Amino acid sequence: MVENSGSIEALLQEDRTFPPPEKFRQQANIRDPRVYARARRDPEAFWAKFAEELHWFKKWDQVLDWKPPYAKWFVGGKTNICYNCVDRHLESARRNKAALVWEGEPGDWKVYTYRDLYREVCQFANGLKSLGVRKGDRVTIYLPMVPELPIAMLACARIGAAHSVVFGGFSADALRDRTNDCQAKVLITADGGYRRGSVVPLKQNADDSLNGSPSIQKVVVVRRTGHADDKMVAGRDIWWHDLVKGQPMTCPPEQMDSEDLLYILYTSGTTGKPKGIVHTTGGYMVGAYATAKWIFDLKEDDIYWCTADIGWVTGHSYIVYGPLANGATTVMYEGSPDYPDRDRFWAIVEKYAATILYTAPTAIRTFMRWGEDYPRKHDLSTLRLLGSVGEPINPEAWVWYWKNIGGGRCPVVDTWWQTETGSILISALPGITTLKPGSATQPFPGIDAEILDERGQPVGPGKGGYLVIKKPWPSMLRNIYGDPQRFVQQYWSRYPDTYFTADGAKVDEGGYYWLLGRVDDVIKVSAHRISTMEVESALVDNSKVAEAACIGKAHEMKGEAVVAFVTLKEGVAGTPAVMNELKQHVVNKIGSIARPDDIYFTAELPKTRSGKIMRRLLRDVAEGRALGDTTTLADPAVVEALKKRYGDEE
Ligand code: 7RM
Repeated sequence: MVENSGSIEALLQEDRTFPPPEKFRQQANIRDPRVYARARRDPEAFWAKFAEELHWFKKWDQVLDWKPPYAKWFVGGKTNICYNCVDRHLESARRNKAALVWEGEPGDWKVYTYRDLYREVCQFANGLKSLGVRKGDRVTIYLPMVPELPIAMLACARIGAAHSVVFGGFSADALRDRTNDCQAKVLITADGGYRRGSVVPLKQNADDSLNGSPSIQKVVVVRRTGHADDKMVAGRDIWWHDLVKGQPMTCPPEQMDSEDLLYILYTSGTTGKPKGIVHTTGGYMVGAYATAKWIFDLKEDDIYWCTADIGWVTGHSYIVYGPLANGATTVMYEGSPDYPDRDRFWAIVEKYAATILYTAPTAIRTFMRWGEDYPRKHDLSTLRLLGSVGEPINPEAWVWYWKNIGGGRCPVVDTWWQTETGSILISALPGITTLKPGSATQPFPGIDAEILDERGQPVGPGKGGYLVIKKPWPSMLRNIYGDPQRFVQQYWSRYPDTYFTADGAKVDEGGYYWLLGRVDDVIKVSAHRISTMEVESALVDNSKVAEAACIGKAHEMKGEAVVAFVTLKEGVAGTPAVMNELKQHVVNKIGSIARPDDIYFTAELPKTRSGKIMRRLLRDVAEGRALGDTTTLADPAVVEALKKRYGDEE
C-alpha cells in the first residue's frame, strides 16, 4: 500500500481501497462472500440459522409474520435474552471467563466473570421482584456507566420487565418526560457518577424529576460517589446494596414470548417530543447477536471495547446484548477520554489488552487534533479490528484511525444503523469487504436497502436519494410506545410497505453506500441524536423568548453543532447575559448535549408566505454561505439583515 503524503489535498482525494489483510481474513468468522447471495435467496432461513445458535425454551413455529408495517419474528418462540447473555455461558469453561471488565473514571476497576454476572443479575432480579416489579412492568434506569447499569438491564430482561434507560447526561425534566411516557414503576439511579473529575449529581436530578412522576413507587440508588447519603427518602428510596443483601442467588428466567416487550429507548424525532422506540425479545436478540458476531468478528479470547454510553442504542446492542449473547468479554468505561489526560482511551486499551475498539467519528477527530503522541505512548498492538458509528466518518479521520490506532493492520468497519433498526444494517464484513474510507460499504446480508427519489423510483448509481429498507429484519422497531399513529406516519407513510430511514444516501458504481446525513430536523451533535424542534421547544419555554428556530451547523469536531435563531419578546434586549440564560435553560430542559453553541438574536425569522420558517437559509447564514433560493420568502429583507449581522463572522 502506498503511503499517503498526509497533505490536505491528498487526503481530500482519498480514494484508496483496503482489502481485508490476509492475516485477518484467514481467521475471520465469516469469509465466504456467497453469504450475501444465500441471504438474498432466503432471508428467513438466513436469520433462523443465527436463532438456532441461541437458547429457546420453545422453538418458534414460524420465522416471520409480515403484515406491513407490523412484523413478528420467530413467532411462537419462547426465550429469554438474559438467559442467552448469561446462563447459556455457564455450561462450559466460559463460566470463569471475564464477561464484563469495568473501569471507573477515578481509576478503580472490576472484572465480573460470567458466573459473577449471573449471581449479581439474579440477586438484583430478586430485589426488583421484592419491590413488586412484575412481567410487563416498566423500569426506568438513570445511571452512570457503572456495572450496575448492565446488571439492572439484564435483571429486568430476566423477569420480563421492560427497561427504559435514560442517558445520565439528560436533565431532570427530560427524565421526567420519559418516565411518565412509559409509566415506569421503579427508577434505578445512583448518588452520582464521575465525569472529567467531577461528580454528576444524578440523585439530585432524579429527585427533581420525581415531583411530577407519580407512577414511580420505589427508587433504587447505587452508591457510587458517596455524596448523597443524607438524601434518601424514607419509604421510597432504597440502596442497591441493601436491596440485594440476602436475596437468593438464583432467579428463574421468565419464559418470554418472542414478541414480548424487551425495552423502550427514547430517541429524538422531528417533533419536540421524543419517541419511545419499542424493541421486542426474540428478533432483537437475534439481530444483536448476529451482527456482533459477524461485524466485530467476536472470538473466544477477544477483549471487546465499545466506548459508547449505554444510555444510547449503541451501548444497548454493542456493549450489553450483542457481545454478551456471544459470550465475549465486554469492556465498559465510566468517564471522559481526557481524564486525567488525553491518553486515557489508549491507557485502557493497553491495560486490558483490548482487541476490538468501537467508537465514534467525533471522538476520532478529537484524538486527531490532540495529536499522535498520546496513542504512541501506549502499546496498542493487541488491537485487530476497529469500528466507527454515529455519523458519517470523513476519509481523513478514517485513515488517521486506521494508521495511528490500528497501526495499519486493523480493518475499520463503519457501521450505519439507528435506534429504530436495533442493530447494524450497513457495514463491511471485515473478512470479506474491501473498505473505502468514508463509505459504510454494504447492507448486512439479509438487509434489503435501496435509495429512492421523491416519487419512489430507485435513483441509480451516483445519485443522492432517500435510504429505505424494503424488507423486515429481526431487530426492527415494532412500534412507538403509546403512539402507534406516529409509528405509521414517521416510518411507513412515505413509501408503501417500506421503512423510511430519514437518511440521505447514494450508492456508487461499485455498490458501496455513502451516507449523506439526515433529511429531517434531527441532527447529530458529537454523534448524539438531537431534534432541532426539541431545542426550539426548550427555548420558547423561556419567558423571554417569542420565537426560536434551530439548525445543525457543520462543526469540525462535533460533526454538527446546535445554533439557535431567537426572537425575544418585546422589550427584552439580546445581551450576553440573556444569551447565557437561554443556553442554560436548554441545558435544564434537555441536558448539556443540547446546549446551543451560538444564539443569534433577530427581530424576525425568515418565513415563507405561508409562515414556514426556512431553516435552509438559516443554515446558509450560520455557515457563512451565499444564500440559496430566497424567492419563496415573505420578506427577503429579514434574511438579508441576518446575513449582514452574522453571516460574515467566519
Ligand atoms: C447508532 C446510532 C441514527 C442516525 C442515523 C444516521 C446517523 C449512525 C452512521 C450514521 C453515517 C454511520 N443511532 N448515523 N451511524 N451516519 N454513517 N456509520 O447512531 O439513533 O442515535 O442515530 O445516526 O443519520 O439516522 S441513533
